[in-house]
Amino acid sequence: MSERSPLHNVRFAYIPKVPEILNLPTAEIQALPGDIVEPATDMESLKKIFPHSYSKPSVRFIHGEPSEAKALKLGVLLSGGPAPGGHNVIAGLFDCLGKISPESRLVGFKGGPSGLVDDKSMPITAELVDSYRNTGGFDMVGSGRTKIETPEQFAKALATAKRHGLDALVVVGGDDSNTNAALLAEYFASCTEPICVVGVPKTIDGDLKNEWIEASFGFDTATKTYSELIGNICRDAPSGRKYWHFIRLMGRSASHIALECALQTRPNVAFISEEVEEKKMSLAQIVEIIAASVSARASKGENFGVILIPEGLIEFIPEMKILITAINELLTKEAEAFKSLPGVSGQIAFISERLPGTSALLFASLPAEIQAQLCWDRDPHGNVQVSRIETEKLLVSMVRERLATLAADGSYKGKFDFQTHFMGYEGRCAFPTNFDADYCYSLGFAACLLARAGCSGYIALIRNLASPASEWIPGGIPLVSMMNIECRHGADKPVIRKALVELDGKPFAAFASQRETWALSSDYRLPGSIQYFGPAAVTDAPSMILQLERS
Ligand code: FBP
Repeated sequence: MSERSPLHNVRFAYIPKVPEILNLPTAEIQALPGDIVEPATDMESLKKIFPHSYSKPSVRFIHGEPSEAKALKLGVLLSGGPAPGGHNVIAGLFDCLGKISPESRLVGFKGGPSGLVDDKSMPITAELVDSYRNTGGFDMVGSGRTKIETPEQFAKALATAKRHGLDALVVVGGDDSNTNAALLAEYFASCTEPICVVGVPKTIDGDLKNEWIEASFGFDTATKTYSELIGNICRDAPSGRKYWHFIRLMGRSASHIALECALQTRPNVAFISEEVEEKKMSLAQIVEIIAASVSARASKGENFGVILIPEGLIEFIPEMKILITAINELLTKEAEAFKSLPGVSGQIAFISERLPGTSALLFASLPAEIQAQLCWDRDPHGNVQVSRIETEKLLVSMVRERLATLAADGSYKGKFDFQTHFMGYEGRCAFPTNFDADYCYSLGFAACLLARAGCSGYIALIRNLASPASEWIPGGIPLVSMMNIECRHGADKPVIRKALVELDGKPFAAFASQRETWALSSDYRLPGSIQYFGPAAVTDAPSMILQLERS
């Protein structure tokens, strides 16, 4: 980036706001253990898998007696999809290390977990950090989705950490990456190596949260970026009065992004995957909801509208879920035979022939592009790459068919034209909002303090996020307390539980109580673009979900 925009230059100078306790000299910040935090389920199995990491207390920081300064050497890696604020986690780590001792060092592992396994590293210097402060992206050190799972990979990761003389490794990632962090911490401990592993909760999807972790970083910026764009489309729709906009939003599994964007913009229709699953809705029922809305608005002369579709929806429609599970099993069991097939049509035929009855019928009813997208490679953690499945186009084609039937029997007299959109990558590397810039810097700082306190197998956290940053409460909890046992790739594995949208929670209730009004009116809400300067209510407000959950 040889030429920087004025905003880019100005953001370097932004000083993140931090919880009051983090302004103390680091020598006077003490880690105070609280109660033991246990996992909610699968305790016995997890105890066996994590004998060294099980039964550990929560930790918070207090003002204590000054302790002796000791230089630390930390490694950091960014894992999974980018999320705005990742560079500030590194800045927070770096600054905290410098305050602990100027002799401290930070090493970055390039390209995610594979950088640790293959020992591809780079020193993180003051000059480097200063050229990335408060900017989006993960490009300072890069990221990747490698899953550390074989004994060789674990041994190589440990060898790298020892070669660099690390006191601790900080893993910045989502649920899968932090599961990896927990496994690494357990492995290091089982080898009696005193190298800490500390996680940091990242993901724009917002599904790495629980009673301790109020939000994952990046969610705030990503949803504000999408909401600005959706708001703009909401203004275009009644201006042009000729298109229905089908907008698919990222969020691999949970619908937090779609829910937040719906609260921010008030679209005519928005689906929440968790509700679709709970109500056991079929693809045909989803199509019917859209067709009914199109038809009702057409009768008012409004042949336009806005629909939000979470990208994970496809996996939450029960019949599609059964189909995807069947395809996953086939792709695992018959991996070699499948890979040797020359073309897409051969692959589709291979799958079609082997699917059980109802799934075979459903698969056959889907457009060829969707069939192909369902057969594409899974990610290294065994997940379908839903960002590549064009659910919005599938719905458009089915809604068109349904409207044609309704028109034929005279119950629909409108004109249906459409535009499709997918919003995902546009928001993952945006300049972090003030909220994410502050939150990430504080998380980096807290992760460094946990590492100094020897809290291995912990994830850094900041609580009280709906209040001003000075009132935030930093701390940590054991990663194992967030885990359960799930079937992955056909085998039972310990994984961090994904936090789905709670249908009895306040954010969903706020949405559900208003959606019928939004369906018919064109009373859209226009959030506008992210602001960095001006009144705090405009620049620093956290997401609506966070505000509602903490109200
Ligand atoms: P993380 O969970 O790793 O943060 O990634 C989330 C995400 O942005 C999803 O919303 C999306 O489905 C996926 O990454 C896309 O992944 P990729 O970058 O590999 O295309």
